[in-house]
Amino acid sequence: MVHQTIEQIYAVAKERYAAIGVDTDAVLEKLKTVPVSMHCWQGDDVGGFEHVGGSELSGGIQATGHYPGKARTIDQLRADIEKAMSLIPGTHRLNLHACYLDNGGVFVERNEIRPEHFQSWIDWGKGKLNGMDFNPTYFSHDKAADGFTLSHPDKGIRDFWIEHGIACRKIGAEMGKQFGTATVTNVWIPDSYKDTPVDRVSPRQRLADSLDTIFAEDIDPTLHLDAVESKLFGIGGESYTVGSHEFYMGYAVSRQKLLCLDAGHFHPTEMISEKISSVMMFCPELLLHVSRPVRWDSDHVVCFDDELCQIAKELVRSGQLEKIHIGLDFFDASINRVAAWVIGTRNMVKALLFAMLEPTERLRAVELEMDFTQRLVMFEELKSMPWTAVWDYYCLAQGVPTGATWFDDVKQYEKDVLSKR
Ligand code: RNT
Ligand code: ZN
Repeated sequence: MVHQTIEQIYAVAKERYAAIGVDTDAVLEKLKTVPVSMHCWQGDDVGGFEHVGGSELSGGIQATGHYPGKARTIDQLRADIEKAMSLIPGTHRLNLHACYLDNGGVFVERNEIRPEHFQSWIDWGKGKLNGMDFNPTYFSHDKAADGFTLSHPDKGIRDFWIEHGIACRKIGAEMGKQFGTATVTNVWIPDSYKDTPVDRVSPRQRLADSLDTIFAEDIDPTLHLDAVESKLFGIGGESYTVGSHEFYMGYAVSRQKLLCLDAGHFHPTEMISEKISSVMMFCPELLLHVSRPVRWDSDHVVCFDDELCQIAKELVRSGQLEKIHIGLDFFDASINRVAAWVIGTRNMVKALLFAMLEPTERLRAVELEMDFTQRLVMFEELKSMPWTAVWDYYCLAQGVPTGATWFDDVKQYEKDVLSKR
């Protein structure tokens, strides 16, 4: 009965959209093909499995809160990811950090990690995931304790991190090979000064050199893509960030690498939605870290807010979704972690749907005629079109709960599994 109602409401919505030139069935077919890369690190507050019990998070990023039930083993994290993904419509990707390796309980130094340390992840992910993405871990380590890695003045330390970067590309390529979809391996480093430096140039020169060494070997882009992620500041690194936006924009354009735009890595009134079109003109592809900064780079769970919708619209309107890799980056330890994943990832998919339901060509025509009144009328009217009916129908068709009923499932999981950890 309930199912029938969702279908009936969808049929009405479909007609409403058809009247403005949008084919909702075609939109849902397209939406199915757009994967979101869900980040592993929401499940354990960016702890990882290098050491039993996880590592102390450092590098200017912070997960705050003490909600019980966080994953403490690989099996627990996988079970939590499976639970979350079972409540999200579509087939998605998993974004792993190097510190989530499966070392079989024997510590492996970061410059010595190999594809075999991720084989159990790959085996687990086959048939479940569209693919995997990867990240070298340049933080939470004694060789990063003074805040510098690839731009460190000490060559020995730089070399150690360069070796880590090279090792990670090999792992990413192996993931890409085994899944048959390119793995994006994203470089983010914490390198920054708390207080004003005298030399802003040399660390950036060293970073460019280190990156060039890491990327020296060509890897088939159908298996593996490199991305670099800029940042404005971190906790304890407020005055100068080596890998600033200008640095990485220049680096990515000159080396034809992917640029990663993290929603929390800019001044508070700067929006990454505004930057996407420019980056796409000059970089071969784009990686996003969709996040929600609240007053700072706080990595709150992604909400269905104006900026998320604006990001999704820019992605869809670009007509180049296949060149845009949508990753999530948030870590909230103050709420149920599985729910956090489900909320953020469902919101991302929901925003993509909302964006795809726009009659973009009609809007473009109106804009070209310089009819800005009509444009505003259309934008505002779209907000109250019955897009939620299309969303419910999509969830139903994809076999996941509609509305907030997914949370009943998470509460039961908390009772049966999380609370017993
Ligand atoms: C840090 C960056 C980076 C990390 C992850 C864990 O500010 O956003 O992407 O959040 O690598
Ligand atoms: Zn990020």
